[in-house]
Amino acid sequence: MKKTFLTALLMAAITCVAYAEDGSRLWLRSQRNSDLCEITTKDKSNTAKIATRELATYWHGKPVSLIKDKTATGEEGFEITTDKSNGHITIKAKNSCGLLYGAYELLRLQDSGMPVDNINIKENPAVKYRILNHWDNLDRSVERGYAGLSIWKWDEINGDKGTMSLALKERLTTYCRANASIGINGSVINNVNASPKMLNTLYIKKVKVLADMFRDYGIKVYLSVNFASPMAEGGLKTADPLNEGVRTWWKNKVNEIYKEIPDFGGFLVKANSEGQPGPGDYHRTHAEGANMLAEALAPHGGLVIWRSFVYGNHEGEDRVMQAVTEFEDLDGKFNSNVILQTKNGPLDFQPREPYAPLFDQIKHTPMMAELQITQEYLGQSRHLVYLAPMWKEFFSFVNPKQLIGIAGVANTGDDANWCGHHFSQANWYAFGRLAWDPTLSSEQIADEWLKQTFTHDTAFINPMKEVMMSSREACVDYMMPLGLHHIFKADHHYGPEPQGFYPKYPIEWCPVYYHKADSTGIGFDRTMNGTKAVSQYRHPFDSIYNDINTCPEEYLLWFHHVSWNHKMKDGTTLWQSLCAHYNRGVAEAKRFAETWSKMEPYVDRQRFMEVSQRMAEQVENAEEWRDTCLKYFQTFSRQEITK
Ligand code: GCW
Repeated sequence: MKKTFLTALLMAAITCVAYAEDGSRLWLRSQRNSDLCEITTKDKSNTAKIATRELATYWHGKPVSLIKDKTATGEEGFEITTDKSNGHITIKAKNSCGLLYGAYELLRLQDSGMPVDNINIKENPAVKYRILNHWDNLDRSVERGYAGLSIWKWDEINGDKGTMSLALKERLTTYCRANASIGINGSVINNVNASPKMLNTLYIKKVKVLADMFRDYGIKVYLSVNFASPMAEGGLKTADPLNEGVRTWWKNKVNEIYKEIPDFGGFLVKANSEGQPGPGDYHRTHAEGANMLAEALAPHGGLVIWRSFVYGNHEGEDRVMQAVTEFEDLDGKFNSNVILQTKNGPLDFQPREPYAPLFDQIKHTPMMAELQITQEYLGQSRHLVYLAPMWKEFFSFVNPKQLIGIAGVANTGDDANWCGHHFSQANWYAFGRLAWDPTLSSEQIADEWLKQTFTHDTAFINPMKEVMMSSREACVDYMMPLGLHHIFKADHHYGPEPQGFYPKYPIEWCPVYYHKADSTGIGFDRTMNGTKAVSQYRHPFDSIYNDINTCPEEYLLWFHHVSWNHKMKDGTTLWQSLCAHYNRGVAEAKRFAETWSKMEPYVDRQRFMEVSQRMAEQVENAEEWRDTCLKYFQTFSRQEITK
């Protein structure tokens, strides 16, 4: 009797351990080695030590040598080759971080079941800056964060002693490994709606502790700065960029930072946007503001990353046109260490937007694309929506070769699984992989992520890859198909509120301003008869989008006000097509949940249950989207809702 009880207890304990899969390991799930594998290198840097340690712990194959070779690759690239005579592997790189990236590549091949007996790879990243933007506040709340509090536990970092708590160190080691494994080389650690306190000496010392840790993983630290910091932090009476006192304050502040962090990356700035201070407060241009900071940073090799997400300064102008209006004349007026960072679309991270035409108009200023990993408008951490296809769509219009960097608004938090939804981890992963190599296919990235994160079993991989690949289009369909945009509830941007008109907010935040539904039809006329937003696009997109007959249907209501009975390409009317898209989106969400329900045999209990619960919520939400939107639009179309 007693024995049976003990056995049961033991079994339960074993089960618990086996099933303790909270997702905290992300995609870093290589099996440990039992016998130490032979890894050699002459590179004595900390970065090479990490590369060696990762391989010694997790590589299961033949000996590997890590060789630094100036002629081998670009700054961060690597080469991996197998010696056919004995199967030994060589990773060559110009710099130590290339060796680390090579080591992670080797582990990725192993862990996603790729052949490793005849490797011949040479890789260099497509863009120089591959940066996470954390919208984390100092009080640890996270703007548009859906995975708990900020991962930066400031209380657990001691800037004077240069130490952090062991628990934080462990967590942030995973953060560094995860980023390095996908080639992310920068982290802006605080919100672009920046607190001036970030530049307080107390915090600079704490930031140094992070920078000292990140450095060995090839990650530079950047800070978002509040343009009015000289007043709030420095006690000056102005933050006018042409004021000598202000300029000196910034120079001194920058010098202070570089004394602590010699390889500090630079500043990210949101200025004169959504209430943030900026040079416009003193009738100075963005260029005058950016250049002042650029001058302070230049002697140290630092960057100013200036955001173009600016609207509201041109009363009455279509919001999607305002970035071009604001920045086109400034092109060529920025110092050489200024980068303009632009969201992929001209509005705001909607489920689908046409690309931002600022990428067509800026010719002389280096540009970074800002993508959003955190799914603010794509179901947040509640919906399974794989974003790689959306980013690939953007790269099909904006050639990554014209970019100097790619930024991603991070989806990390202190939830055990980092990102809220187990499948949201895939978006962090995909962001890094695509920033490194935008030619990778979404399928390949999904495939390798699934294999590293869950299992190699094709009975799991194939259906779940298919779900991931279909998920973004499904989200567009159940939220805002055919070019509809910004019909979200105010503030939280989660559920639908197509009827939304909020007198207390600027008109550019109101859904009714965007869909413009009336008895004749629906959609925003941005043609040459409307706001003329189409004219900001390079040829031939300007004319393609301008003509209702050539405008791709997925952008139709973005560019055109379309009659309810307009004939679509498949012969149905616009109204019928709208209904069909919403229905399809809901059917897809249901299909995803059903597919997942069959995955129980292949997944640990914890992740299975957690994902199941979210899938059910996604279905409910999709139905709510469809019903709310169609019922509301029906009050204008006066036609039957088709099932
Ligand atoms: O997407 C919107 C968000 C704001 C955000 C802003 C921006 C950081 O709703 O929360 O603020 O854009 O990108 O600056």
